[in-house]
Amino acid sequence: MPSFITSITAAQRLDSRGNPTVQVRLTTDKGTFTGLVPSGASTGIHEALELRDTSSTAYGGKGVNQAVLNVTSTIAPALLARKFDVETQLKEIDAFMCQLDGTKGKKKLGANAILGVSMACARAGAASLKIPLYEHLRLEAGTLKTPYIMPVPFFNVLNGGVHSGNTMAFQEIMLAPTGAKSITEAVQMGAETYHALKAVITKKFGPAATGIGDEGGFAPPISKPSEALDLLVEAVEKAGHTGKIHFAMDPASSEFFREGNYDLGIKDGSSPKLTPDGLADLYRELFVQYPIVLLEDPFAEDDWETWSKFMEKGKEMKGMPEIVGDDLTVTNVERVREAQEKEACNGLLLKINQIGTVSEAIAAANLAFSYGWGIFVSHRSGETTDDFIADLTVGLRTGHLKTGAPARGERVVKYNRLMDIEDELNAIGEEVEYAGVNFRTAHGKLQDPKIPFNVYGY
Ligand code: 2PG
Ligand code: MG
Repeated sequence: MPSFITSITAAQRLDSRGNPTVQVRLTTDKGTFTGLVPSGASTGIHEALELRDTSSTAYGGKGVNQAVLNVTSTIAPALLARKFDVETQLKEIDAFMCQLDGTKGKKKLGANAILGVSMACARAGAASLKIPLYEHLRLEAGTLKTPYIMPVPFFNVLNGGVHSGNTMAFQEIMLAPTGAKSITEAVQMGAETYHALKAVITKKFGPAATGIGDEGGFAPPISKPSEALDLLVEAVEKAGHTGKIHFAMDPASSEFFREGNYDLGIKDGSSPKLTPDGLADLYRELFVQYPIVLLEDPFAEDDWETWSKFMEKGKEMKGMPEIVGDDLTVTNVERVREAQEKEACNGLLLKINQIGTVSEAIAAANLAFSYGWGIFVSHRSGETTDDFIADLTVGLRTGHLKTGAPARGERVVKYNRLMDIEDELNAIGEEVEYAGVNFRTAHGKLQDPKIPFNVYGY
């Protein structure tokens, strides 16, 4: 039965950093559905625009009143007039909003305005079909059904870069419980190791060093990546999970790229400036010393040459980690295509607010899947209690996601939703598998992509 939108409202609410964000509420005959938009700090320059009230003093110029107004006075009346069916027309709704904006990068209405509506529409569609959101997204994407794949959760337990006040240039050091049997067990392993890490940090640096960064990870007074990874080794051992937990890093290197070099001392001058080759060598040394399975944004967003060189050299290396593009690819099919042509990476970080609609994010994922890449779903450092990305991960069978430490409400709401989905699938007797060490390939062959890769031409 078709289901039509009867009203759309929007309001300014807070994100996990205490900054304003957009909340959309969309009503159909099936109920009212919400979308809360996240926000990055280490934002890529090629991301779609996050519209902020920069000329106002309220919230230090970070208000989103204009984006809210764009929802209520431009998007809402236009969408209502078109009488789209939310059950079958998510793609058309998203394409229509892109056209209404009419710019590359959603500069007129703002990606934060458009995404809130897109998320709420996806939820309304699932409700109309009387299926869970993950199932609706799976059908939208044309992804294989069974076995359902539960992702490996990558827990960001040590925060640096622009996410914390310590001196570490690298932004994220993550734990990946690949040796678990289920997401429920993986969450337990992650939480146990997180607490062991707190004890290790307390012993080494004192209790005052256990403060946390934006994503709930600890931010002790360290600066070198090897110091961070050594802390993880100790914590994993203390928690009794040695051999079952791999590591990952997101240096977010665009943030410390200065005049062709990478300045690891960006925060206090205590670490060296490295050439691109010097940084590549450092990564290769770390790969040998630690069980690292994934490296995100090792180089800056337009330093294509170094990315390609690094991948080329990686071919000689046994067990080369997945190399994931974030600021490089910005969940955008054009950048994904360029990265494939240049052989710059083999994994895509999927952040829905980088592109601004659910359909375009699915298109970027499907294009990357068609290249045989891995897909790593991601939260933002400024998050909300919206758990949309948990369903997206299961629906697209991405096999892995990162959504911060196993602590703080805006992070655990996603991990808790994943455990709920796992329980729900088990209860109805569906075949469910935990991606485990196969997180890069768990998706399987791309079945029948329902969303064209060249989406809307914007
Ligand atoms: C990243 C993200 C999320 P931000 O770089 O991958 O962890 O950070 O949201 O600040 O861009
Ligand atoms: Mg990143």
